[in-house]
Amino acid sequence: MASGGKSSKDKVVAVVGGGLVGALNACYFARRGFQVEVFESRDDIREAKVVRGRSINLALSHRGRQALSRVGMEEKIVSKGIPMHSRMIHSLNGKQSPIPYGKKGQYILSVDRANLNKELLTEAERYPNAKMNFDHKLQDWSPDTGLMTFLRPDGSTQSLRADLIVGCDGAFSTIRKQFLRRSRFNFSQTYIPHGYLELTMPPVAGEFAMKPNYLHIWPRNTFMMIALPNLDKTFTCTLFMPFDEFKKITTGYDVVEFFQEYFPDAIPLIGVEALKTDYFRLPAQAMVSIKCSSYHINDKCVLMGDSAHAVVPFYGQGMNAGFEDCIVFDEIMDQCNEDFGAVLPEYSRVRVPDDHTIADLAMYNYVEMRAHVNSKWFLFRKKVDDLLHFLLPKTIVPLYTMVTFTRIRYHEALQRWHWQNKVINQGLLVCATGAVLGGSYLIAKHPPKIPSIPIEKVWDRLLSLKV
Ligand code: FAD
Ligand code: EGU
Repeated sequence: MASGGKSSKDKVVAVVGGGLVGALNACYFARRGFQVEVFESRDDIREAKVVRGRSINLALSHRGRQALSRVGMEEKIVSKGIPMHSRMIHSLNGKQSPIPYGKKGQYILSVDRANLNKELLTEAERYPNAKMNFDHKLQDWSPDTGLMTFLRPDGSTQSLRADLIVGCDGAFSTIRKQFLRRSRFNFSQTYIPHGYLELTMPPVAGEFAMKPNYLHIWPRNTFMMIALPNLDKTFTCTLFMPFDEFKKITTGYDVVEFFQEYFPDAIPLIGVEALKTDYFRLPAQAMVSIKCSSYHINDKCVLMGDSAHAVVPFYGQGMNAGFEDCIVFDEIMDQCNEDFGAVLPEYSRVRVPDDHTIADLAMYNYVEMRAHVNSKWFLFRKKVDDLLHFLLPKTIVPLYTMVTFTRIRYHEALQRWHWQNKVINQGLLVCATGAVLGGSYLIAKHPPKIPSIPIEKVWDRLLSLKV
């Protein structure tokens, strides 16, 4: 088994954070036989009545599904997800245009965040060697000894040591604070000018207010709204706009006026009164992009999920990437015989370039959508992508397809996209050059036989045309 004398059965793996990635990771480590301790600052969300937090539903795609399937959870989650086969683009005039994600089997799923988290916690608890510790907020830890200190709700503290600490404590990670103190640790964080706010669109006469099996999008350059379906036949609409614009809207009247201008078709579906109140229920939330490297400290600690890479949500990949982290780590555990001293540096080496790429792609998409994506442009771009893919299925694969429906490494998908763009540009150049050369050749070889007409006759002809 593992080097260092201890077998996996004797080693304690502390997973800090019982969110989506932490709960899934607990399953991965428990399956290998480690003594898994999950520490989560919140109360058990399965007992809490209302969980107010980040986005209510999420788009689950291939990478996330693959990660779930390795711990036998894919079916359970997919069966409670709502397939979205196409986007539905809402134009300003109320017109709706579907654009499929791909072939028949290519769809993404709208899943409930709270339910996904609960199912994963329950699954982790099924392993006798996994234990959940709720109401344990990590305060600090020591990279030298692996000793962690937790704050309990009664104000007391509790200390524990682990052989490996897996930081899954989200974008504002406490685990990461110790990384920041070390030499040669790279870190960058960028807040974007946009915030987001969630609104619920209720069912109409017991049915979905809009077509359910779509990701609904209202692209309006600076402003954008997205809606994903829920099992209770509601939609969760997420409105994205700059904080400066959020500030300008202070009354219910302002909200309705704003929607009148940009999302008129959504007003009756959300309901004027609901819109006026829901809008002010919570302040707009910020979005941050975080990159860092390396992801590990010696053989003691590793970062995964948002604690390692928070991405802006404009590719629907944050959770999917975090779930894929778990697969990548698990594969390296096999390759390195669970020797943490070898696994951790290898994990950083392999995973950093891919996570950095998805962070860049998501940011790039944010900048692009904000700059010039209205409904016409969105429809046009996706149709061009799909047409080229149809004409040259092996050569040209749209970037979103590689990101969403394959496990091609993110950095390879980006490289391939650059290469494809070159091919497309050269193809266009060849076509254009060919047209000019071919045309010139034909004209030279077969000069058009224009009968020479005396100039005075031209005038006569023109006059006769008029009559
Ligand atoms: P989190 O979900 O943040 O979990 C961290 C956990 O750690 C929490 O439970 C927290 O309570 C706990 N914790 C924090 N600090 C401590 C501490 N000191 N001690 C103990 N516990 C602690 N991704 C997608 O794939 N598809 C989407 O469609 C999508 N849409 C999104 C839309 C929006 C608006 C946003 C903001 C994000 C979206 N994401 C999406 C991204 C996704 O939400 C995240 O990538 C994902 O939640 C990351 O999971 P995580 O477990 O790493 O972090
Ligand atoms: C944003 C917020 C459409 C859930 C990117 C597409 C998102 C999601 C797109 C949110 C867009 C944008 C893609 C998917 C997905 C598209 C994608 C974005 C889910 C390029 C709950 N994005 N999102 N791209 O192609 O690949 O449909 O909050 F509007 S799913 Cl911004 Cl595939």
